[in-house]
Amino acid sequence: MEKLRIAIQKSGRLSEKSLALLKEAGISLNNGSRKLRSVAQSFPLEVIYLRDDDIPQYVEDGVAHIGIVGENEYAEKQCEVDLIERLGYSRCRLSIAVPKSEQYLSLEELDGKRIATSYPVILENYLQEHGVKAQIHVLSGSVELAPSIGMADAIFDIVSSGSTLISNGLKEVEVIMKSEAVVIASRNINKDIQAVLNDLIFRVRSVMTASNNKYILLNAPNENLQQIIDTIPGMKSPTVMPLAEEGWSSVHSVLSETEFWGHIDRLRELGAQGILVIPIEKMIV
Ligand code: PRT
Ligand code: ZN
Repeated sequence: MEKLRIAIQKSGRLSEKSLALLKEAGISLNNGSRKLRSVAQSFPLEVIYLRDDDIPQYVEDGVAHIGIVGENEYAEKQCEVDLIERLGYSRCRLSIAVPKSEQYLSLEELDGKRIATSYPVILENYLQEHGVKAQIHVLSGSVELAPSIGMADAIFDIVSSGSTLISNGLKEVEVIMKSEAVVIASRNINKDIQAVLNDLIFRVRSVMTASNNKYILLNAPNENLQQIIDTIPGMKSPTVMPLAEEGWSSVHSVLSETEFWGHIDRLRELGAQGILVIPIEKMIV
C-alpha cells in the first residue's frame, strides 16, 4: 500500500511538537532517533526530516505529500501548495522593530530606510501594499544585530516573547503577520493517499479538540444544582449523580479550559466544592 509521506522539521522549534502530535494521534514511528526518514508502524505513513525552509518546495514538487511548517515559511516561499490545517503550536509573530531610542510614529517613516530580514517576500508585499519604499537587506540569521552594527535602520523578524528584541536594544513597532504551525499539502494527491490524509487530519483534530477541553468534576449542593448546570452546560448536558451525602450531587461536564477559568468564581459562589479538572486524551466530535 502506498504511504502518505509527511515532511517534518529535522531539528528545531517545530520538530518535537510535530512528532508528539503524530504520537498522540496514535502513530508511532519505528525509530526514535531522527534519521532522514522513518516509517510508522500502525499507519500507512512515512516521515522525512528536512530543514523547515525546504519543506514548502518538497511539498510543491510532490516529494512529500504534506508537510508541517511555520505559517511564515509557507507565506515566504509562495509555493504552489495548500494550507489545509492550523495546528496551534509554535505561535509567533513577524514584526518590524527599530532601535529603542528612535521615535516611531508610522510605517511611512521607513520610507528610504534599510530593513534587515530573513523574510524579504512577506516584507516586500506588505510595504508595497502600504506604498512604502525601503531597501530590504536579506540576512539568513542574527537579524537583530543588524541595527547595532550599522547595517540597517530597522529589522523585520520573528518575535515570540520579545526578549531577544529587548536585549538587542530594539522595540517592536509593527506586527505584520501572526504565525503558527500549519499543515501544507501538495495539489496532486491521488485518491488512496487522500483517504489516508483524511484519516490523519481527523485524528489530529480529535487530539487538538481534546487538548483544548477538560473534563470537569465537582460536588454541587442540590439547592443550586440547576444554576451550576446552567453555568457549565458541557457538550450536551452535564452528567449528574447523587452523592452518598444527602443534599449533594456530583456534576461532570466537558469545557474548554478558558471557559472553565471564566466560570470558576461563579461556581464557587454557588457552593461548588471538590472541583477536579482532568485532561482528555482524545475527543471525537
Ligand atoms: O534548521 P531549520 O532551518 O529547520 O530551522 P530554523 O532555525 O530556520 O527554524 P526554528 O527551528 O528556529 O523555527 C522554526 C519555526 O518556529 C519558525 O519558522 C516559526 O514559525 C516558529 N517560531 C516560533 C519561531 C519562534 N517562535 C522564535 N521565537 N522561530 C524563531 N524564533 C526566534 C526569533 O527569531 C528570535 O530571534 O527565536 C528568537 C527568540 O524569540 P523571543 O521573541 O522569544 O526572544
Ligand atoms: Zn529554517
